[in-house]
Amino acid sequence: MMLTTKVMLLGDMGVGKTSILYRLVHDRFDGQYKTTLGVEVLSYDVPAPAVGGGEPMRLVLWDTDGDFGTRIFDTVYVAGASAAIIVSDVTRPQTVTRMNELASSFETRFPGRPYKALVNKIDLADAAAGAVWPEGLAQSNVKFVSAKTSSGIAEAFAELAETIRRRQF
Ligand SMILES: Nc1nc2c(ncn2[C@@H]2O[C@H](COP(=O)(O)OP(=O)(O)OP(=O)(O)O)[C@@H](O)[C@H]2O)c(=O)[nH]1
Ligand SMILES: [Mg+2]
Repeated sequence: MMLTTKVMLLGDMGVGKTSILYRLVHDRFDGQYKTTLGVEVLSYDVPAPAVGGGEPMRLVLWDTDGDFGTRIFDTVYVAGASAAIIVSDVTRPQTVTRMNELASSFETRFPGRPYKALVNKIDLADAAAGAVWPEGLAQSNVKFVSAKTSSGIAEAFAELAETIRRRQF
């Protein structure tokens, strides 16, 4: 049986959570903004690693409405989460602050469970000249990505799956 694991997608409104999943699952990008209402669930199978063996892994991805903020941790949606992808927008520093808050709430709620912090929209990095490095997060946990160009997206989920696999949640 394939290892199946629940992953929360967290982050402020409009940072690109849904776009990241759309790129990951359908390899497409849509420039129009359609906000997520509540929560949507979809699934993605991470291929088996090219080296070192191991099975493919099914990620059940819970795409949340950015409006929840840290209140998401007071809802039933987070029950049984094995890991999280926490997203910010490189052009909006306050979303990086929010990403840090969500990361520490996740660590408090689920001690030891892995997460990755993705700074999205890196294709717009010129517009974000002077954007702050997400302080307080371990460097190995942070990745700069773009749902628009697909840069770093598949790798981020493969790395998270690898961490989950090693810890066997
Ligand atoms: N340039 C650029 N735009 C992006 C990128 N990712 C998302 N967007 C745009 O940003 C807007 C918001 O993207 P969404 O994926 O809907 O954001 P979200 O985090 O799901 O938002 P909520 O569901 O409201 O919380 C859309 O217009 C996207 O096209 C990216 O990597 N680069
Ligand atoms: Mg969304």
